[in-house]
Amino acid sequence: MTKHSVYSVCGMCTVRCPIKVEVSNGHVDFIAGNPFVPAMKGAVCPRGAAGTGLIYDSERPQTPLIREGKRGEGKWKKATWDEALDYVADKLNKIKNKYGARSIAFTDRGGPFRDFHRAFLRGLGTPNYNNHDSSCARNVQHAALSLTGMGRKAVAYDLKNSKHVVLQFRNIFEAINVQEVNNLMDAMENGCRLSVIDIRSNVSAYKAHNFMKIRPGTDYAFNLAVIHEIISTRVFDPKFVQKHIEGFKALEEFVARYTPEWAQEETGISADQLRAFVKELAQAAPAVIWHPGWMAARYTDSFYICRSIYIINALLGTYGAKGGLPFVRKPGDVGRKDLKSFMDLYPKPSEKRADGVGWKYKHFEEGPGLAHLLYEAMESQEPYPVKGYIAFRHDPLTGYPEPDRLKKMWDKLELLVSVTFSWSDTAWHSDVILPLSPYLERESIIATKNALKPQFFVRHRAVAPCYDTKADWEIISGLARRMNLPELAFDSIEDIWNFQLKDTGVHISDFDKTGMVDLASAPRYLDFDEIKFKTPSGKFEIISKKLEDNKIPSLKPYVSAKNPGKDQFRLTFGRCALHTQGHTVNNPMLFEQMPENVLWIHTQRASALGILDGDTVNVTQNNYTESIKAKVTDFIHPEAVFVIHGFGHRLNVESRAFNKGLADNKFMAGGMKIWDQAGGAIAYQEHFVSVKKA
Ligand SMILES: Nc1nc2c(c(=O)[nH]1)N[C@H]1C(S)=C(S)[C@@H](COP(=O)(O)OP(=O)(O)OC[C@H]3O[C@@H](n4cnc5c(=O)[nH]c(N)nc54)[C@H](O)[C@@H]3O)O[C@H]1N2
Ligand SMILES: Nc1nc2c(c(=O)[nH]1)N[C@H]1C(S)=C(S)[C@@H](COP(=O)(O)OP(=O)(O)OC[C@H]3O[C@@H](n4cnc5c(=O)[nH]c(N)nc54)[C@H](O)[C@@H]3O)O[C@H]1N2
Ligand code: SF4
Ligand SMILES: [Mo]
Repeated sequence: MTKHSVYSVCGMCTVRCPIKVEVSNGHVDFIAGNPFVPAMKGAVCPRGAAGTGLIYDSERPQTPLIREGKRGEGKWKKATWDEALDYVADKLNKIKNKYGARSIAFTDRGGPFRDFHRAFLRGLGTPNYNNHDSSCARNVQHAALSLTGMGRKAVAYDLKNSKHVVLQFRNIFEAINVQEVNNLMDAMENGCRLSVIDIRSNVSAYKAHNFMKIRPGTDYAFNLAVIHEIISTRVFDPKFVQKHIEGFKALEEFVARYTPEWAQEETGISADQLRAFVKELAQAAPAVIWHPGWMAARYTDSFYICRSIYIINALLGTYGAKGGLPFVRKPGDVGRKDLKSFMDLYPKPSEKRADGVGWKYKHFEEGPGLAHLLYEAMESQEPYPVKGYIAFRHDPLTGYPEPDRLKKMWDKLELLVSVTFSWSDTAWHSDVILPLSPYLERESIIATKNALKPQFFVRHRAVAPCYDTKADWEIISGLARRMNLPELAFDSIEDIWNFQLKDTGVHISDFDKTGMVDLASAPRYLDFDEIKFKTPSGKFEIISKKLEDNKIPSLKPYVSAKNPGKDQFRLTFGRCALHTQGHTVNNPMLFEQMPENVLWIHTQRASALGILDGDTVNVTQNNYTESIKAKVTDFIHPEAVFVIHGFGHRLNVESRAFNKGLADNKFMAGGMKIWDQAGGAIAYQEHFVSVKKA
C-alpha cells in the first residue's frame, strides 16, 4: 500500500483554503487543513471534508456532452474530448469570423486562478470577460474603490488582533472562511467583543456579545445614525481624520439630520442601544473591524451601506491598524517579482464592452464587468451581437434572478458552453458540456496572495480523474490550439508553472513541501505616516469625483425601506455551514446532513396564518408557487421570511437533490432589472412573497 500527502487548495467554495490531502493507492482517504498554516488549525469545514463525496459521486458529468434535442430538453450525445473541443472551437471560429471576436463572451466565478483563461479571451480579442460578482460582492468592491481608490482586498481583516468585530449582513460562523473563523475565535478568547446586526439570529448572533435585530432594508439608516453619533460625540480618531480623510465637513453636515432617535423609527433598534454600541466601538478603536460585507447584493442602496461601513472604519482610524484593516502587501512591496502573466502576452482589446461598463457606465470597474448587463446585451444585440458564450465554473441560472427570463435572454446565442464539475441548471441548458475535473483531480495555475505576508500558492492534483474529465488549463489549451493561439497551447502544467515563475527566483519544487512559498519573512503593518490611499488627493475621499462626474451622489439621502403588503413577507436568504451555493446539495455526504432548506417565519406571523412549526407551506409570488417546510421561530424579523439559497433542484440527473426544498431565485420576478445603479450589483432582496399553509 502506498500512502502519501498532497498539499493543495480546497475548491468546495470560493475561499480556497490550503489543505493537506491524504492519499493511499490513488484514493483520497482524508482531507485536513494545511498544517503549515497555523490559522487552519489542521481542519477544514464540513464542505471541505466532503470533497471525497464530490469525486466519488457518479452523478456528475463524466464525459463531454453535445446537445441533440432542444436547449434544456436533456438529450445528449456523448463525445470524445477531441470531438467536443473541435465542435466548440469550430463554432467559436465561425462566430468570430462572422461577427467579430467581441461577439464571444465568457463568465466565471472569479478568484485567484484566472490569468490563463483571461489571457485566452484577450488572445481571441474579445473584451467580454465577466464574472459572477454582480451577484455577490460588487457593491463592496465599488464602495471601496469610490472611497480609497483601492479594491476591497487591498486591506486585510486582522481578526486575530481585533478588540471589537462588527458583522452586519455577514455571517462569519456559517458563511465560512476557515482562517477567519479561527482567528475570530482566538480573538474572542482574548476578550474581543462581537456585535452582530442581522435580520435574524444566525450562529454568529448566538456567539455575539451584542445582537441587534434590524428591520430588513434599513441598514443604511442605522449606519448613518452611527456616523452621526461618532461625529457629534467627537469619538472619531482626530489624527486619522485630520491627516487621511478628505471631505469630513461635508459628511458632518450630511449626517446632521440622521439622529439615533430618527433611526430607531426606521430600524427598530433603540437609540440607547445604538449610543452604547458606538461608545464601545470608540473604546476599542483602532483595533476594530466593522466588516464591509460580502454577499452585499441585496438592496438598491447596498452600495451606500457598504460605503457607510468603510466611512465608519475610517472615522475610527481602523485603516492600517493592527486588529483593524491593515493594508496588504504585494510581491513588489516586499522586493520580490510577481508571477509572469499570460494576459501580458496580448494587448487589452480596444473594443467597448457589451455590458456598457467603461463607456456607458464610467463609474464601474472594468475588470469583471456586470454580467446581468451582458445578458441584456445578448438579448438586445446592442451595442453589437453577442453570439457565443462560455459559462466557466459558473451557474447563472441558479445564481441570477428569474431563470426563465434569463433563458430567453440567451435565445439568440449560437453557442452556449458550460465548463463544470457538477450538474447545474446552466449545464443542462447548454449546447455543450465540457466536464471539469473536480479540484482534487486537477492542478491549477500558480496564484499570488497579497497579504500582510504575501505568498505564491498552487493547487496540486491529489489523484487522477475517475472519469473522462479535464483540468481547466487542459480545456483552455485545447481550445487555444484549435483557435490559433499556440502560445497558450500547453501540454503540461509544469510548462505553465515554469512560465509563471520565470522571473521570480522561485522553483516549482519549492511548492512541494507545503503547497506555498512565502515572499516575506514576517508580516508588516504600515506606519501611520506611510498610509496613502490611491485617490487623486492620496486621502480617503468622502466625495468621489468619479461618482459625481457620473451624476451619482457620494452622500445619498436615506429612502425609507418598503413595507411588505398585507400578508406579505420580504424574501431574504443566506448561507449555512453545510452547503455551498447551489452545487453541493446533491453531494452524498452533505445531502445526508442537510437534504432540504426550510422557511424561517416569525412566530406571530405564522400563528396569524395558522402555520405550525414543521408544516408544509406554499410560497407564492405572482402566479408562481413552490412548497417548503416552515421553521417557526422568534429569531427572525416579522417582516421577512428566510431560506438557505441553492435548493429546489429540478434535474432528474441529481437523484438526491431532485425536488428538495425551495429555489429562492424563482421568486424574483423582474429581478434582472432591479440593481444598484451606483454599486452595480443585483438587488436580490427587493422582492416580496406570500405564504399559506399547504
Ligand atoms: N437568489 C440568490 N441568488 C444568489 C445568491 C443567493 O444567496 N440567493 N448568492 C449569490 C452569491 S454570494 C454567489 S457567489 C453566486 C454564486 O453563483 P455561482 O458563481 O454560479 O456559484 P457556484 O454554484 O459556487 O459555482 C458554479 C459552478 O461552478 C462549478 N465549479 C467548477 N469548479 C469549481 C471550483 O473549483 N469551485 C467551485 N466553487 N465551483 C466550481 C460548479 O460545478 C458549479 O456548478 O450566486 C449568487 N446568487
Ligand atoms: N458555508 C458556506 N460558506 C460560504 C459560502 C457558502 O455557500 N456556504 N459562500 C461563500 C460566498 S460566495 C459568499 S459571497 C459568502 C457570503 O457570506 P455572507 O454575506 O456573510 O453570507 P450570507 O449568509 O449570504 O449573509 C449573511 C447574513 O445576512 C443576513 N441578512 C439578510 N438580509 C439582511 C439585512 O437586510 N440586513 C442585515 N443586517 N442582515 C441581513 C442573513 O440573515 C445572513 O445571516 O460566503 C462564502 N462562504
Ligand atoms: S471554507 Fe470550507 S469549503 Fe470553503 S475553501 Fe475552506 S474548507 Fe473548503
Ligand atoms: Mo458570493
